[in-house]
Parts: sequence; structure tokens; C-alpha cells
Amino acid sequence: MHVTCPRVLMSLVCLSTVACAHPAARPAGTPSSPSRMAMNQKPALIPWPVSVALVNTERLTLGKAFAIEVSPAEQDLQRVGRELAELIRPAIDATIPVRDLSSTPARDTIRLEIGPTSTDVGDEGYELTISATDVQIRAAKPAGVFYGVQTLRQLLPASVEFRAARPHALTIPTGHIVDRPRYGWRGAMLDVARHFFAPADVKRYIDLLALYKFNQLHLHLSDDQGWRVEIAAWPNLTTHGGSTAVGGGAGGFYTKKDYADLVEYARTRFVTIIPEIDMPSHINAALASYADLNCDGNAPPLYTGIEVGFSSFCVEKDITYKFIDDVVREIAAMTPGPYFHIGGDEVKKLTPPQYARFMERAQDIVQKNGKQAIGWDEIAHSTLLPTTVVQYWRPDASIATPPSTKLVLSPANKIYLDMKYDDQTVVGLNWAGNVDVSVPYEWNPATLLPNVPETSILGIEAPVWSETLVMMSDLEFMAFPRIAAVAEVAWSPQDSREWEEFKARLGAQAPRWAALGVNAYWSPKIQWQR
Ligand code: TNX
Repeated sequence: MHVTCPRVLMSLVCLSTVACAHPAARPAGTPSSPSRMAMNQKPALIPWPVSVALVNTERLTLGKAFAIEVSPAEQDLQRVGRELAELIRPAIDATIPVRDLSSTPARDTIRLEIGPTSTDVGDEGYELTISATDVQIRAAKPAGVFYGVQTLRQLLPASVEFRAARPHALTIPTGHIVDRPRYGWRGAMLDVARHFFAPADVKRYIDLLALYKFNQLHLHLSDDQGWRVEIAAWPNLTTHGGSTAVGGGAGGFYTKKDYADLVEYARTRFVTIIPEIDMPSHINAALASYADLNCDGNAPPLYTGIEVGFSSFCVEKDITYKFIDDVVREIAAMTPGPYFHIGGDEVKKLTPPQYARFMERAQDIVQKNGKQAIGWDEIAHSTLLPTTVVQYWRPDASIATPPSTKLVLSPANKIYLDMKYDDQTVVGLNWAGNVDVSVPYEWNPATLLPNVPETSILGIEAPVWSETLVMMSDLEFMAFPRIAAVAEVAWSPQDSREWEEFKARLGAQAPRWAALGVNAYWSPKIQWQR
């Protein structure tokens, strides 16, 4: 392998550190001994940016004299600026001001700016320039500035994440980063149906995801074991259908206000919420709440086990479609994002024609309510609307969708974060095999499905199903460290990724996660920094 630093960068090479466009690159024959690794150590950025030229010979020190300047009349940037000021407040023992951009860059400023970049960075990319006296983050859109701030945050010492006041030096390398994501869909999915996760937990997960530049959070809001979002037209869904969980625990649900608040919280972190109501199977909580939805008119009991596929909507009854229309309309009205997920997985009680017809009607209802449908890969067995997105999940499914159909990839044997790490993992499932820490990293979305061209792939999404996960610490244990690998697969260019090199940057996340109180799985395969 060759070092791929551009020529201009080579002049910046110093004995301590320089990071190159390709973190995986090492001169041929370079030993990867620990001492050599230390010398070549890259800043612990995840996901790795498209182009990085940083030096440690000259560093910038942030302090009380600084101000954050933002493009005027950009509400989102004002907020991003205030959050950055809050991040560094305990370390510098001061809340630095956020004010309108001055006409020329001045020393002791962090400029958050909407404006032209040296190369096209798209809607989510950014350009970060750090001199010995000031910082500039430029992007076409606020989302890009936000991602630039996340990169800056990762350059700061991990101790900034401690919220307790204990002033300490904040110094960062100087140089230049230009960055943009590989995929526009960088998703995580959380199953709040098998076990309920309170709004505060979901917000914490959003915060952790945003640090790694995720932009979609798919909430699995209903399943056999629980219905988790208030629907005014069908109140028993939550009062009865939301009252329990796997194992018979207390359950719970989001009121409309809770849901709207989550959507807004996510929006301010540039994360779009994708609501899922899984149908026509995985629907026992609704069938238990309303006898009329059942073919025989009898409501089944609430279910607290972990079998799948046994429940089904009564697809011949008109009330089923009235119900779906009410549910989709009410949730769509609270959801600014373009997508509504209609599930469609693991249906054992319908014939293939019944299933196909049902999924066609469900797509129409979603479209009528102004959203685009997305469904698990089984929906490819029905006629898809041109706007319907297919979410690939079954490792053995053969996908033959028309080239115009867009896909999101969630291969269970690679990025299902509810799979056990190894046979010793006490929580989690293993139906798709164990998913050790390297597995979510070592694959290429573009070549995963032989019949699907890369142009059809919107991105990737890592689900966490919660049959065995009861609380936030369980979720964190399964998501960390693997979610960081998923982030890099979704964001960074394929040819810049190499597991052995990533491992070092992954190990360097440990102090940050510790400061954030994340209950990570400290895999013995990673050399975690202290
Ligand atoms: C399969 S993934 C399911 C879920 C389970 C999950 C457990 C998918 C579309 N269906 O119902 O919770 O496996 O890993």
C-alpha cells in the first residue's frame, strides 16, 4: 500500500502526527508495532472523513477569550453554536458568547458558516479549518455545520464530555478537513415495542447517534407485545395494548406530546424519525385491544412471549383498513419526515395473494396520507409503488427489485445489534449468528446484493430488537462499540476503510464513552485507551 497524502500535505508531515486522506495507508513494509502505531496515530475520528490534513506541531488552544460566530438569521446554527458553547463550558469554566458572523475571520473565534466550500460537499458535508488562532466550519446547509461540529468535538479531549466543572486545557491539532457522507441514509432502529424505552432513553440514544453522524432513527412502535404510541381514534391501543411487554413487565407508551417532543429533539440533532407500525403480522397488541379487528370478533389475550408470525390483521374486513387509515393519518400528522414504515415481515397466517393484496392497500393508505412507504424485504413480493423503499434484512433473501426501487440495507448477520457478540454474551439473540465487533465493519454495502446496483442503495440501518433488552444499559451494551463501525460504513469512502486501522480509532473512543457514561461492551479484541 502507498501513502496517499497529497503532496501539499507531505510538507506538513512532522515527527508527531499527520493524518492522511486514507487512514489505512502505510508505506510498504512499515511494521505495525505499537511504537510505530503511536507515531502514526491518527486522530480518533469516527467516521473517518474524506480528507484529513492535521498537524500536532502547531495546536490551537480554546479558552475564555473565544466567541462563536454564526451566519446571521440561521436559527439552527444559533442553537448548534449554543450547544458547542455548552460542551466546552465546564472545561474552560466560562460560557462563551454566540453572536453574528463578523465580516472577516478574527482570532479567538469559532465561525459556523453557511457558505461556499473549496469542493462540493453536498447537503451534509462540511469544511473544517483550524489555525493556531481560530476555527472555521463551512457548509452548504446547517446539517453540514452540525457534522463539522461533531468532528471538532471528537478532536477535543474526551474529558470535555464530563459535565462536572473541572477546568482543563482544550487544545486541538491545526489543519484542514473536507468531508461528506457516502450515504444519505445513516440509520439506527430501536424496538420500543418488545420492551418500552422511555423518552429520556430515546433522547440519549439520539445524542449518541448524532455524535457519530447518524441521521435516521426508525422507531418500531408496535408489535405483538406492545403498542407504544397514542392514537386518539383508538385509545385502547395504548391503555390496553401498551400495558405490558416481553416477560410481562409494565410496558408504556408515548403520548402524542411525547412523540412530537421526540421528533423535535431528533430534528435539532439532524435526525429524522421514521415511525413503524408493523403489519399485517406482529399486530397482536392491536388485536388484543379491539375485538372488532379480529376475523372471529374475539380479542386474543395480550402476549408477552417472543414468538413471531402468529398474529395477523383480518385482511378481508373493511374495519382493518379504516383502522390503518386512522393510525397512519394520526402518526403522519406528527411526523415531518417523508417515510412511514409498514413492516410487512414474518407473516405466517396469510396466503401469498392475501399478503400481496394487503401490502398494496397499505402502501396506498400511506401514500394517501402524504408519506412514502418503507417495508421489510418481504414486501418485494407485492406490487410496489415507485416511491416504496425496501429494507433488506434476511441474509438469505434473494432480492430482485427493479433498478428504480430504492433499498436500505440492514443485513441481520452483519448489523443486527441485538445479535450476541459471542457465545458468552448474556443478552441478545443469535438466530443470525454471533456478530462480533469486526463484523459490522467488514463489508461493503455496494457489493452485498449481486442483483442490486449501488445507485439503488439509499444507505444502511442498524436495528436493535429488544426481546432480551430491558433497559438503556442493555441497549448501550449491544450498540457500543458496534454502532461506531456502522457509522463509518455509512459515512466513509469504502477505500478509506480497513479494520486493523479502525480498531485503533475505536479503542480511542473508550475515554469518551466512559465520560458519557456509556455501558459499552469492552471487547477483549480491542485495545481500549484509558
Ligand atoms: C426478526 S427483523 C424480526 C423481528 C425480531 C428480530 C430479532 C424483522 C423484520 N423481524 O421481529 O425482533 O428478528 O432479531
